Amino acid sequence: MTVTDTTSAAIVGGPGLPQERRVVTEIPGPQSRRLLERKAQAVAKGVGHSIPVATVAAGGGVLVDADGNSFIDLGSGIAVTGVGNSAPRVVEAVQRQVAQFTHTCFTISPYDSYVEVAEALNRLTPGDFEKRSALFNSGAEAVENAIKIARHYTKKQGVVVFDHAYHGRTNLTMALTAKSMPYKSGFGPFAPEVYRVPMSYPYRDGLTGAEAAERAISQIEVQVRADNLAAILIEPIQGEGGFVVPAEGFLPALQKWANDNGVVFIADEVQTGFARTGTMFASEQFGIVPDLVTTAKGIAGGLPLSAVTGRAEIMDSSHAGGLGGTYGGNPIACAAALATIETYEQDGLVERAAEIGTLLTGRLNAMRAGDPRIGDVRGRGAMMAMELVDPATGRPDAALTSRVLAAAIAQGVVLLTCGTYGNVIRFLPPLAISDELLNEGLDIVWKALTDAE
Ligand code: PLZ
Repeated sequence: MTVTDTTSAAIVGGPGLPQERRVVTEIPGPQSRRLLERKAQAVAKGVGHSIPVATVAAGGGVLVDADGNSFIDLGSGIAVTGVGNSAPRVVEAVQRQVAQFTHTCFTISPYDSYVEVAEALNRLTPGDFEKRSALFNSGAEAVENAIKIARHYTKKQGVVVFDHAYHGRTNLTMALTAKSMPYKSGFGPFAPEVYRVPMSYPYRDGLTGAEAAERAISQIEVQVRADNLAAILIEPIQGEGGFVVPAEGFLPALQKWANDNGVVFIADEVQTGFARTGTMFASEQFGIVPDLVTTAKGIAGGLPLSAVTGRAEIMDSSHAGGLGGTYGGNPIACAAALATIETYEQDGLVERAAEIGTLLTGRLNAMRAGDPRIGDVRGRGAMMAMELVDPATGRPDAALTSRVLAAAIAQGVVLLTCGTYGNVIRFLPPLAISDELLNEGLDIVWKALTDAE
Protein backbone atom coordinates (compact mmCIF):
# COMPACT_ATOMS: atom_id res chain seq x y z
CA MET A 1 0.00 0.00 0.00
CA THR A 2 1.38 3.36 -0.99
CA VAL A 3 -0.73 6.31 0.02
CA THR A 4 0.16 9.21 -2.21
CA ASP A 5 -2.58 11.66 -1.23
CA THR A 6 -2.06 11.98 2.51
CA THR A 7 -5.11 14.24 2.83
CA SER A 8 -7.48 11.70 1.27
CA ALA A 9 -10.74 11.39 3.18
CA ALA A 10 -10.71 7.70 2.25
CA ILE A 11 -7.96 6.96 4.78
CA VAL A 12 -9.52 5.64 7.96
CA GLY A 13 -7.60 5.16 11.20
CA GLY A 14 -8.81 3.88 14.54
CA PRO A 15 -8.77 0.40 16.03
CA GLY A 16 -9.94 -1.15 12.72
CA LEU A 17 -6.46 -0.67 11.22
CA PRO A 18 -4.58 -3.97 10.86
CA GLN A 19 -2.82 -4.36 14.21
CA GLU A 20 0.54 -5.35 12.82
CA ARG A 21 4.11 -4.18 12.42
CA ARG A 22 4.95 -3.91 8.73
CA VAL A 23 8.15 -2.42 7.32
CA VAL A 24 7.96 -2.27 3.52
CA THR A 25 10.49 0.48 2.73
CA GLU A 26 13.62 1.86 4.30
CA ILE A 27 12.69 4.36 7.03
CA PRO A 28 12.01 7.08 6.04
CA GLY A 29 10.50 5.87 2.77
CA PRO A 30 10.24 8.05 -0.36
CA GLN A 31 6.90 9.67 0.54
CA SER A 32 8.10 10.48 4.05
CA ARG A 33 11.36 11.92 2.70
CA ARG A 34 9.36 14.18 0.40
CA LEU A 35 7.34 15.52 3.34
CA LEU A 36 10.48 16.07 5.42
CA GLU A 37 12.04 18.08 2.57
CA ARG A 38 8.92 20.25 2.33
CA LYS A 39 8.91 20.59 6.13
CA ALA A 40 12.46 21.92 6.10
CA GLN A 41 11.40 24.58 3.55
CA ALA A 42 8.12 25.55 5.22
CA VAL A 43 8.31 24.91 8.96
CA ALA A 44 10.57 26.70 11.44
CA LYS A 45 13.66 24.65 12.23
CA GLY A 46 12.99 24.93 15.97
CA VAL A 47 9.97 22.68 15.52
CA GLY A 48 11.72 19.31 15.44
CA HIS A 49 10.54 15.73 14.96
CA SER A 50 11.83 12.49 16.40
CA ILE A 51 10.18 9.88 14.13
CA PRO A 52 11.03 10.77 10.50
CA VAL A 53 7.83 9.57 8.85
CA ALA A 54 4.72 11.13 7.33
CA THR A 55 1.80 9.83 9.37
CA VAL A 56 -1.41 9.08 7.48
CA ALA A 57 -3.39 6.99 9.95
CA ALA A 58 -3.19 5.59 13.45
CA GLY A 59 -5.32 3.53 15.80
CA GLY A 60 -5.20 0.82 18.44
CA GLY A 61 -1.49 0.17 18.85
CA VAL A 62 -0.20 1.19 15.40
CA LEU A 63 0.76 4.25 13.35
CA VAL A 64 0.81 4.01 9.53
CA ASP A 65 3.00 6.16 7.28
CA ALA A 66 2.58 7.41 3.72
CA ASP A 67 4.79 4.62 2.35
CA GLY A 68 2.61 1.92 3.88
CA ASN A 69 4.84 1.12 6.85
CA SER A 70 2.96 0.24 10.02
CA PHE A 71 4.73 1.08 13.29
CA ILE A 72 4.03 -0.32 16.74
CA ASP A 73 3.18 2.77 18.79
CA LEU A 74 4.97 2.82 22.15
CA GLY A 75 4.58 6.59 22.61
CA SER A 76 0.90 7.61 22.21
CA GLY A 77 2.01 11.02 20.91
CA ILE A 78 3.63 11.58 24.35
CA ALA A 79 0.97 9.99 26.55
CA VAL A 80 -1.98 11.61 24.78
CA THR A 81 -3.87 8.87 22.95
CA GLY A 82 -4.48 6.63 25.96
CA VAL A 83 -7.78 5.53 24.43
CA GLY A 84 -6.03 4.99 21.08
CA ASN A 85 -5.96 7.23 18.03
CA SER A 86 -9.32 8.01 16.46
CA ALA A 87 -11.07 6.05 19.20
CA PRO A 88 -14.64 5.28 18.03
CA ARG A 89 -16.49 7.19 20.78
CA VAL A 90 -14.23 10.22 20.24
CA VAL A 91 -14.71 10.21 16.46
CA GLU A 92 -18.47 10.00 16.87
CA ALA A 93 -18.66 12.75 19.52
CA VAL A 94 -16.42 15.11 17.54
CA GLN A 95 -18.38 14.58 14.33
CA ARG A 96 -21.65 15.26 16.14
CA GLN A 97 -20.31 18.40 17.84
CA VAL A 98 -18.57 19.82 14.77
CA ALA A 99 -21.89 19.71 12.91
CA GLN A 100 -23.73 21.37 15.82
CA PHE A 101 -21.49 24.35 16.64
CA THR A 102 -17.71 24.75 16.58
CA HIS A 103 -17.13 27.70 18.91
CA THR A 104 -18.77 30.39 20.97
CA CYS A 105 -15.99 31.26 23.46
CA PHE A 106 -17.22 29.83 26.77
CA THR A 107 -16.69 33.18 28.50
CA ILE A 108 -19.01 34.82 25.94
CA SER A 109 -21.82 32.26 25.88
CA PRO A 110 -21.48 29.04 27.95
CA TYR A 111 -22.52 25.55 26.90
CA ASP A 112 -23.25 22.24 28.55
CA SER A 113 -20.22 20.13 27.59
CA TYR A 114 -17.70 22.45 29.31
CA VAL A 115 -19.68 22.23 32.56
CA GLU A 116 -19.95 18.46 32.17
CA VAL A 117 -16.17 18.13 31.72
CA ALA A 118 -15.68 20.25 34.86
CA GLU A 119 -18.13 18.01 36.76
CA ALA A 120 -16.28 14.89 35.58
CA LEU A 121 -12.88 16.33 36.61
CA ASN A 122 -14.24 17.35 40.01
CA ARG A 123 -15.52 13.79 40.49
CA LEU A 124 -12.41 11.96 39.22
CA THR A 125 -9.51 13.92 40.73
CA PRO A 126 -8.26 13.01 44.23
CA GLY A 127 -9.95 14.57 47.29
CA ASP A 128 -13.47 14.42 48.76
CA PHE A 129 -13.78 18.19 49.20
CA GLU A 130 -15.81 20.56 47.05
CA LYS A 131 -13.97 21.35 43.81
CA ARG A 132 -14.05 23.64 40.81
CA SER A 133 -12.36 23.33 37.42
CA ALA A 134 -11.28 25.73 34.68
CA LEU A 135 -10.44 24.59 31.14
CA PHE A 136 -7.59 25.68 28.88
CA ASN A 137 -5.82 24.42 25.75
CA SER A 138 -2.38 23.04 26.60
CA GLY A 139 -0.54 21.59 29.55
CA ALA A 140 1.62 24.70 29.84
CA GLU A 141 -1.44 26.92 29.91
CA ALA A 142 -2.97 24.82 32.70
CA VAL A 143 0.24 25.08 34.75
CA GLU A 144 0.41 28.87 34.20
CA ASN A 145 -3.16 29.22 35.40
CA ALA A 146 -2.61 27.00 38.44
CA ILE A 147 0.21 29.36 39.46
CA LYS A 148 -1.95 32.43 38.80
CA ILE A 149 -4.71 30.96 40.96
CA ALA A 150 -2.33 29.97 43.80
CA ARG A 151 -0.79 33.45 43.81
CA HIS A 152 -4.14 35.17 43.82
CA TYR A 153 -5.40 32.95 46.66
CA THR A 154 -2.33 33.17 48.90
CA LYS A 155 -1.40 36.78 47.99
CA LYS A 156 2.17 35.45 47.82
CA GLN A 157 4.46 35.04 44.80
CA GLY A 158 7.15 32.38 45.22
CA VAL A 159 6.88 29.04 43.44
CA VAL A 160 8.99 25.98 44.31
CA VAL A 161 9.81 23.45 41.59
CA PHE A 162 12.26 20.54 41.44
CA ASP A 163 15.38 19.34 39.67
CA HIS A 164 14.49 17.47 36.43
CA ALA A 165 11.02 19.10 36.34
CA TYR A 166 9.21 19.74 33.07
CA HIS A 167 6.18 22.04 33.00
CA GLY A 168 6.11 23.56 29.49
CA ARG A 169 7.59 26.02 27.01
CA THR A 170 5.80 29.33 27.64
CA ASN A 171 7.72 32.01 29.51
CA LEU A 172 6.57 31.12 33.03
CA THR A 173 6.66 27.38 32.36
CA MET A 174 10.16 27.59 30.85
CA ALA A 175 11.21 29.10 34.16
CA LEU A 176 9.55 26.18 35.95
CA THR A 177 11.22 23.61 33.65
CA ALA A 178 14.70 22.49 34.71
CA LYS A 179 16.52 21.51 31.53
CA SER A 180 18.16 24.20 29.40
CA MET A 181 18.67 22.29 26.15
CA PRO A 182 16.46 22.21 24.14
CA TYR A 183 13.72 23.90 26.15
CA LYS A 184 15.20 27.16 27.42
CA SER A 185 18.58 27.84 25.87
CA GLY A 186 18.64 31.33 24.38
CA PHE A 187 14.96 31.99 25.16
CA GLY A 188 15.34 33.99 28.38
CA PRO A 189 14.96 36.10 30.42
CA PHE A 190 12.71 33.86 32.44
CA ALA A 191 9.92 34.65 34.88
CA PRO A 192 11.04 35.57 38.41
CA GLU A 193 10.14 34.12 41.84
CA VAL A 194 10.83 30.51 40.84
CA TYR A 195 12.96 28.45 43.27
CA ARG A 196 14.38 25.03 42.39
CA VAL A 197 15.13 22.38 45.02
CA PRO A 198 16.37 18.77 44.81
CA MET A 199 14.01 16.02 43.71
CA SER A 200 13.89 12.56 45.26
CA TYR A 201 15.69 10.37 42.68
CA PRO A 202 16.28 7.06 44.48
CA TYR A 203 18.46 5.49 41.76
CA ARG A 204 20.89 8.43 41.83
CA ASP A 205 20.65 9.89 45.35
CA GLY A 206 20.09 6.76 47.44
CA LEU A 207 18.00 8.75 49.93
CA THR A 208 14.77 7.62 51.58
CA GLY A 209 11.67 9.68 50.91
CA ALA A 210 11.90 11.26 54.37
CA GLU A 211 15.56 12.22 53.88
CA ALA A 212 14.92 13.65 50.42
CA ALA A 213 11.92 15.62 51.72
CA GLU A 214 13.98 17.01 54.59
CA ARG A 215 16.68 18.07 52.10
CA ALA A 216 14.11 19.82 49.88
CA ILE A 217 12.21 21.48 52.74
CA SER A 218 15.36 22.76 54.43
CA GLN A 219 16.33 24.46 51.16
CA ILE A 220 12.85 25.92 50.75
CA GLU A 221 13.05 27.36 54.25
CA VAL A 222 16.43 28.94 53.48
CA GLN A 223 15.85 30.09 49.90
CA VAL A 224 12.31 31.45 50.03
CA ARG A 225 10.43 30.71 53.33
CA ALA A 226 6.75 29.82 53.59
CA ASP A 227 5.70 33.46 54.09
CA ASN A 228 6.85 34.25 50.53
CA LEU A 229 5.72 31.02 48.96
CA ALA A 230 2.48 30.64 46.98
CA ALA A 231 2.88 27.08 45.73
CA ILE A 232 4.91 23.90 45.52
CA LEU A 233 4.51 22.42 42.03
CA ILE A 234 5.53 18.83 41.34
CA GLU A 235 4.96 15.97 38.88
CA PRO A 236 4.12 12.86 40.99
CA ILE A 237 6.24 10.90 38.49
CA GLN A 238 8.46 13.18 36.42
CA GLY A 239 7.85 12.87 32.68
CA GLU A 240 10.36 14.58 30.40
CA GLY A 241 12.91 14.58 33.25
CA GLY A 242 13.29 10.80 33.06
CA PHE A 243 10.24 9.07 34.60
CA VAL A 244 11.76 9.70 38.02
CA VAL A 245 9.62 8.04 40.69
CA PRO A 246 10.22 9.67 44.09
CA ALA A 247 11.01 7.46 47.09
CA GLU A 248 8.06 6.47 49.26
CA GLY A 249 7.04 9.19 51.68
CA PHE A 250 8.63 12.08 49.76
CA LEU A 251 5.42 13.47 48.27
CA PRO A 252 3.29 13.12 51.46
CA ALA A 253 6.00 14.91 53.47
CA LEU A 254 6.05 17.81 51.01
CA GLN A 255 2.28 17.98 50.98
CA LYS A 256 2.14 18.03 54.77
CA TRP A 257 4.67 20.84 54.94
CA ALA A 258 2.71 22.81 52.33
CA ASN A 259 -0.62 22.25 54.12
CA ASP A 260 0.89 23.23 57.49
CA ASN A 261 2.44 26.41 56.08
CA GLY A 262 -0.29 27.97 53.96
CA VAL A 263 1.33 26.94 50.67
CA VAL A 264 -0.79 25.57 47.79
CA PHE A 265 0.32 22.05 46.83
CA ILE A 266 -0.06 21.54 43.06
CA ALA A 267 0.34 18.17 41.32
CA ASP A 268 1.18 18.47 37.62
CA GLU A 269 -0.55 15.35 36.28
CA VAL A 270 -0.36 16.46 32.65
CA GLN A 271 1.65 13.35 31.72
CA THR A 272 0.65 10.97 34.56
CA GLY A 273 -3.08 11.66 34.49
CA PHE A 274 -6.04 9.73 33.09
CA ALA A 275 -5.41 6.04 33.78
CA ARG A 276 -1.82 6.18 32.49
CA THR A 277 -0.13 4.93 35.67
CA GLY A 278 -2.73 2.29 36.56
CA THR A 279 -4.91 4.61 38.64
CA MET A 280 -6.97 7.47 37.28
CA PHE A 281 -4.35 9.88 38.72
CA ALA A 282 -0.84 9.07 39.91
CA SER A 283 -1.37 11.07 43.15
CA GLU A 284 -3.58 8.22 44.38
CA GLN A 285 -0.59 5.83 44.36
CA PHE A 286 1.56 8.09 46.51
CA GLY A 287 -1.03 8.89 49.15
CA ILE A 288 -1.28 12.58 48.30
CA VAL A 289 -4.34 14.77 47.85
CA PRO A 290 -3.17 17.90 46.03
CA ASP A 291 -4.93 21.25 46.50
CA LEU A 292 -4.82 21.75 42.72
CA VAL A 293 -4.22 19.28 39.88
CA THR A 294 -3.25 20.20 36.32
CA THR A 295 -4.31 17.85 33.52
CA ALA A 296 -4.04 17.75 29.71
CA LYS A 297 -2.68 15.11 27.26
CA GLY A 298 -4.82 12.03 28.00
CA ILE A 299 -7.92 14.11 28.72
CA ALA A 300 -9.44 14.31 25.23
CA GLY A 301 -8.18 11.51 22.97
CA GLY A 302 -5.86 13.83 21.06
CA LEU A 303 -7.83 17.07 20.93
CA PRO A 304 -6.21 20.06 22.62
CA LEU A 305 -7.68 20.53 26.08
CA SER A 306 -6.29 21.06 29.57
CA ALA A 307 -7.61 21.85 33.02
CA VAL A 308 -6.92 23.06 36.52
CA THR A 309 -9.05 21.33 39.14
CA GLY A 310 -8.98 21.79 42.89
CA ARG A 311 -10.33 23.06 46.17
CA ALA A 312 -13.33 25.33 45.63
CA GLU A 313 -12.08 28.04 47.99
CA ILE A 314 -8.78 28.31 46.08
CA MET A 315 -10.28 28.03 42.59
CA ASP A 316 -13.02 30.57 43.41
CA SER A 317 -10.67 33.14 44.91
CA SER A 318 -9.97 35.05 41.72
CA HIS A 319 -12.44 37.66 40.51
CA ALA A 320 -14.95 36.91 37.70
CA GLY A 321 -13.21 37.50 34.37
CA GLY A 322 -9.78 36.81 35.86
CA LEU A 323 -9.42 33.44 34.12
CA GLY A 324 -10.16 32.61 30.51
CA GLY A 325 -8.97 32.62 26.92
CA THR A 326 -10.62 32.48 23.50
CA TYR A 327 -10.46 28.74 22.99
CA GLY A 328 -10.20 27.26 26.50
CA GLY A 329 -12.74 24.43 26.77
CA ASN A 330 -13.61 24.56 23.07
CA PRO A 331 -16.85 22.58 22.45
CA ILE A 332 -15.21 20.06 20.09
CA ALA A 333 -12.43 19.36 22.60
CA CYS A 334 -15.02 19.05 25.39
CA ALA A 335 -17.11 16.60 23.36
CA ALA A 336 -13.93 14.58 22.79
CA ALA A 337 -13.08 14.71 26.50
CA LEU A 338 -16.49 13.40 27.55
CA ALA A 339 -16.18 10.53 25.05
CA THR A 340 -12.61 9.86 26.20
CA ILE A 341 -13.52 9.78 29.89
CA GLU A 342 -16.45 7.49 29.10
CA THR A 343 -14.02 5.19 27.26
CA TYR A 344 -11.58 5.02 30.20
CA GLU A 345 -14.45 4.20 32.55
CA GLN A 346 -16.56 1.88 30.36
CA ASP A 347 -13.68 -0.06 28.82
CA GLY A 348 -11.81 -0.62 32.09
CA LEU A 349 -8.72 1.22 30.89
CA VAL A 350 -7.46 1.99 34.41
CA GLU A 351 -7.24 -1.76 34.99
CA ARG A 352 -5.76 -2.23 31.52
CA ALA A 353 -2.99 0.30 32.32
CA ALA A 354 -2.16 -1.66 35.49
CA GLU A 355 -2.04 -4.88 33.43
CA ILE A 356 0.28 -3.25 30.90
CA GLY A 357 2.40 -2.21 33.88
CA THR A 358 2.72 -5.81 35.03
CA LEU A 359 3.75 -6.90 31.53
CA LEU A 360 6.24 -4.02 31.12
CA THR A 361 7.72 -4.47 34.60
CA GLY A 362 8.29 -8.18 34.00
CA ARG A 363 9.85 -7.73 30.58
CA LEU A 364 12.03 -4.73 31.49
CA ASN A 365 13.34 -6.32 34.69
CA ALA A 366 14.21 -9.47 32.74
CA MET A 367 16.14 -7.29 30.26
CA ARG A 368 17.89 -5.56 33.12
CA ALA A 369 18.95 -8.90 34.60
CA GLY A 370 20.57 -9.72 31.24
CA ASP A 371 22.25 -6.39 30.51
CA PRO A 372 24.15 -4.29 33.07
CA ARG A 373 23.78 -1.22 30.81
CA ILE A 374 20.18 -1.03 32.03
CA GLY A 375 20.90 0.73 35.32
CA ASP A 376 17.33 1.21 36.47
CA VAL A 377 13.80 0.16 35.55
CA ARG A 378 11.05 2.34 37.00
CA GLY A 379 7.59 3.77 36.53
CA ARG A 380 3.99 2.72 37.09
CA GLY A 381 1.40 1.15 34.83
CA ALA A 382 1.72 2.14 31.19
CA MET A 383 4.38 4.74 32.09
CA MET A 384 7.60 2.78 32.49
CA ALA A 385 11.21 3.47 31.59
CA MET A 386 14.73 2.13 31.64
CA GLU A 387 17.77 4.26 32.34
CA LEU A 388 20.85 3.35 30.26
CA VAL A 389 24.27 3.79 31.85
CA ASP A 390 27.92 2.87 31.56
CA PRO A 391 27.98 -0.22 33.81
CA ALA A 392 31.48 0.55 35.09
CA THR A 393 30.78 4.11 36.27
CA GLY A 394 26.98 4.42 36.38
CA ARG A 395 27.30 7.49 34.15
CA PRO A 396 24.35 8.20 31.84
CA ASP A 397 24.82 6.78 28.33
CA ALA A 398 22.96 9.11 25.97
CA ALA A 399 24.85 7.85 22.89
CA LEU A 400 23.69 4.28 23.47
CA THR A 401 20.15 5.55 24.03
CA SER A 402 20.19 7.34 20.65
CA ARG A 403 21.46 4.21 18.88
CA VAL A 404 18.72 2.05 20.40
CA LEU A 405 16.11 4.63 19.43
CA ALA A 406 17.31 4.82 15.81
CA ALA A 407 17.44 1.02 15.46
CA ALA A 408 13.94 0.60 16.92
CA ILE A 409 12.50 3.21 14.55
CA ALA A 410 14.18 1.53 11.55
CA GLN A 411 12.50 -1.72 12.62
CA GLY A 412 9.02 -0.19 12.82
CA VAL A 413 8.63 0.87 16.43
CA VAL A 414 7.68 4.37 17.57
CA LEU A 415 9.82 4.79 20.66
CA LEU A 416 10.49 7.84 22.85
CA THR A 417 13.37 8.85 25.06
CA CYS A 418 13.55 11.35 27.91
CA GLY A 419 15.69 12.32 30.89
CA THR A 420 17.81 15.22 32.00
CA TYR A 421 20.82 13.31 30.66
CA GLY A 422 19.04 11.98 27.54
CA ASN A 423 19.63 8.37 28.63
CA VAL A 424 16.14 7.12 29.43
CA ILE A 425 13.96 5.02 27.11
CA ARG A 426 10.33 5.45 28.02
CA PHE A 427 7.31 3.32 27.26
CA LEU A 428 3.95 5.06 26.91
CA PRO A 429 1.83 2.70 24.79
CA PRO A 430 -1.80 3.46 24.02
CA LEU A 431 -3.94 1.53 26.50
CA ALA A 432 -5.68 0.14 23.40
CA ILE A 433 -2.56 -1.84 22.38
CA SER A 434 -2.68 -5.67 22.44
CA ASP A 435 -0.25 -7.70 24.57
CA GLU A 436 0.97 -9.29 21.36
CA LEU A 437 1.99 -5.99 19.74
CA LEU A 438 3.46 -4.68 22.97
CA ASN A 439 5.59 -7.82 23.35
CA GLU A 440 6.71 -7.59 19.73
CA GLY A 441 7.69 -3.95 20.28
CA LEU A 442 9.69 -4.92 23.36
CA ASP A 443 11.43 -7.72 21.42
CA ILE A 444 12.55 -5.12 18.87
CA VAL A 445 13.83 -2.78 21.59
CA TRP A 446 15.73 -5.63 23.27
CA LYS A 447 17.31 -6.63 19.93
CA ALA A 448 18.21 -2.98 19.25
CA LEU A 449 19.91 -2.83 22.65
CA THR A 450 21.80 -6.11 22.34
CA ASP A 451 22.92 -5.19 18.79
CA ALA A 452 24.21 -1.79 19.95
CA GLU A 453 27.81 -2.00 21.10
N1 PLZ B 1 3.58 19.31 32.37
C1 PLZ B 1 4.24 17.13 33.27
O1 PLZ B 1 4.74 16.42 30.56
C2 PLZ B 1 4.28 18.17 28.31
C3 PLZ B 1 6.41 18.03 26.08
C4 PLZ B 1 6.70 17.83 24.66
P1 PLZ B 1 1.93 21.05 26.76
N2 PLZ B 1 5.23 17.16 28.05
C5 PLZ B 1 5.59 16.92 26.66
C6 PLZ B 1 7.59 18.92 24.13
O2 PLZ B 1 8.76 18.63 23.85
O3 PLZ B 1 7.12 20.05 24.02
C7 PLZ B 1 4.03 18.55 29.75
C8 PLZ B 1 4.27 17.65 30.80
C9 PLZ B 1 4.03 18.07 32.11
C10 PLZ B 1 3.34 20.18 31.38
C11 PLZ B 1 3.55 19.84 30.05
C12 PLZ B 1 3.26 20.85 29.00
O4 PLZ B 1 2.17 20.44 28.22
O5 PLZ B 1 0.57 20.55 26.38
O6 PLZ B 1 3.04 20.52 25.88
O7 PLZ B 1 1.98 22.52 26.91
